[in-house]
Amino acid sequence: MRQAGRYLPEYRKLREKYSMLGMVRNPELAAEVTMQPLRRFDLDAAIIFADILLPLPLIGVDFSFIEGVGPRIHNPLRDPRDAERLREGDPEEELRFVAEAITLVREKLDPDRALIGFAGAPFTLASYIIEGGHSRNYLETKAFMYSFPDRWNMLMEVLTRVTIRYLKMQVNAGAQAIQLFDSWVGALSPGDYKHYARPFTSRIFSSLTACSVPLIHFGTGTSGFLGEMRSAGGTVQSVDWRIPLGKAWEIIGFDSAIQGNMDPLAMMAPVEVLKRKVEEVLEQAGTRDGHIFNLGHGFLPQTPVENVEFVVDLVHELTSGSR
Ligand code: 1CP
Repeated sequence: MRQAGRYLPEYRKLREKYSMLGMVRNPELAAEVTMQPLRRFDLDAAIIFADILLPLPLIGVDFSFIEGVGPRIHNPLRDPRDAERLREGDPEEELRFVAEAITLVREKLDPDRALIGFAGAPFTLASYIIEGGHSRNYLETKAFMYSFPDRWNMLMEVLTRVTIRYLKMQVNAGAQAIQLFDSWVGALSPGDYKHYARPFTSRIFSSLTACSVPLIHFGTGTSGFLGEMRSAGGTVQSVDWRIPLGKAWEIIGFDSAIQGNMDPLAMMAPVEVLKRKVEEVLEQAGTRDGHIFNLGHGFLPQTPVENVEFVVDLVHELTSGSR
């Protein structure tokens, strides 16, 4: 996740010429950025260069990326009456550039590397839409959710429908696995997760089952409700570093695949520490099938490129033959 981006000098070079959204909306450039990390590192999969916020304009919510700040929603949804006025655009039309980029990457990518498509899960998208950007405590989101449950359902409903269509489009264009990012869902209590978020995530996964591609269910801070997350669906559950991977796997069930869970900040550590961190994750996974080695969240821009190469090669070295 976030393989590309600001820690790679070749990405920063392109960004001197183009904006983030300018690159995403240009299929050739998006395909190029997707391929950049694959040229440097022996990664097993590529993730399409896009962003979870791209579908927001389809429901009538506009945003931009502010340099050095992050996403800004121009018209955050605060008045519950606005939930009735949301539109439902067609991803095949308005996000066609993502499908085109996916098809282009599939032509360039080595056939034994998989291409992952993705979208944001409804709770995480709703948090941006209501807060207007990134949030520390999700005050506005929770106030809205608790005070106006029917309008919350309307918002989540339209996000769910658009996301299903968007992800089906990505599979049809050539995505070989799908990752659903519920990055901020760990802000919820287990009970609130079940009530306010799970029904919608669950519909997305069940609607995609017929696509026959692996479905990766991503969250952070979810150690308190891993079982509930699994019950929402997905072939693979992604866990962060706040819980030992083996313990998380036991809760999720060894009949499910798991992804994770190195701390992205550990990528800054000296190589001896880095090596120990990688070994810890692999020891936790044991010799079972069904572990995807990954970070528990995205790369930070400050990540040293040579540390990424070291980790990718070490994981291959330590797992070759055994799994
Ligand atoms: O050049 C730049 O400044 C852009 C930085 C950047 C990049 C490279 C953003 C802005 N988005 C992306 C691409 C991106 N985003 C990918 C493509 C794959 C890749 O880079 O290899 C993916 C999978 C995402 C997903 C994404 N965007 C998530 C879910 C994953 C996660 O990290 O939790 C989230 C929450 C976003 C929102 C977003 N987009 C960009 C920023 C800086 C943020 C986070 C802001 C925040 O903290 O709320």
